[in-house]
Amino acid sequence: MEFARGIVVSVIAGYYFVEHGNKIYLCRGRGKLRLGNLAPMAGDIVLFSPGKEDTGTVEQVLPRRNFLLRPAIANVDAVVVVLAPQRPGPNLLMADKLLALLMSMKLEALLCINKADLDPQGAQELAGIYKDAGFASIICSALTGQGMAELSQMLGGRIAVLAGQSGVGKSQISSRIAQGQLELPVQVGKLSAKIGRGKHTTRQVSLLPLAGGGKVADTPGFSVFELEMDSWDLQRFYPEFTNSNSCKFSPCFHIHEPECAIKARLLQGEISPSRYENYLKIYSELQEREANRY
Ligand SMILES: Nc1nc2c(ncn2[C@@H]2O[C@H](COP(=O)(O)OP(=O)(O)OP(=O)(O)O)[C@@H](O)[C@H]2O)c(=O)[nH]1
Ligand SMILES: [Mg+2]
Ligand SMILES: [Zn+2]
Repeated sequence: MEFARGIVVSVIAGYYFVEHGNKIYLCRGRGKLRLGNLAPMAGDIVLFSPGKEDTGTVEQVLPRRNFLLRPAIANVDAVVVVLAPQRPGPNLLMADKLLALLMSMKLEALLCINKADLDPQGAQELAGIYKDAGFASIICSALTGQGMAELSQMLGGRIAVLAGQSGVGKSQISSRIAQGQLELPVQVGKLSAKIGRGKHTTRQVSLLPLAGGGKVADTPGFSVFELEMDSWDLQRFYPEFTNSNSCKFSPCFHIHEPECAIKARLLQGEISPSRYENYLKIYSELQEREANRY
């Protein structure tokens, strides 16, 4: 039997929505697939056997280049961290944890400062913090359309994930930059309406087609984010700390060490106080967890 090759664009209640040749197949997994980490996730390239009326069975998940676990998305090219200057006010500690995680995974991260219409100056300031840290940062408004073309262009041809606090505008941005909605077969439409009923808040992960190729995933927002890594490693995942070879100590954690080039740059205003303060907070949280581990 011939298998077809497709990409999982959504997973809802044990159904895999597999796109193949401009069509979406509603698939179940072969029994053994549902075990452990073999379960397909959005972004997976899979082999499936098409059945009747746009249904099918996923037979095999092809090797992943990378994956995120919460939300579960595989083969990610870039993650857009969305922040807003107001409504809700930005949680930079959470954003900085997320950025450190992405850096540790060698994933490209960029910042999208949304709701600029509410507070243009606040948006400029936020973008400034992250540009200075070395991240591409776009100021935008999903309400007025500001920055949307630039964002689409940056993401074109890739698998991009929108991430960030609840309410910052991820769903609004994704519906602005996506080429329409997922084209679901009739029975799929009914099923997802049944499952997705209620609340405005995003529950499921779906990959939507981008203009110029590629896909964008809107994801559910989060309100807490636990970073898990060695406190020792944290400083490696700050792009603005990487040219720290002029610190006296190596490695230098840029905290209590004398003759630290990073602290000198902080005093000169070359490193953002917000980034540095959050670095200290994250470092001590990680240390505390390590101390409690034994
Ligand atoms: N003023 C303004 N409001 C916006 C903008 N973008 C989104 N909103 C509004 O902000 C609210 C939240 O937007 P969503 O797109 O649902 O936010 P989200 O990040 O997807 O939220 P979760 O799904 O809960 O994570 C909605 O009422 C939007 O209309 C913007 O650029 N400017
Ligand atoms: Mg949403
Ligand atoms: Zn140092």
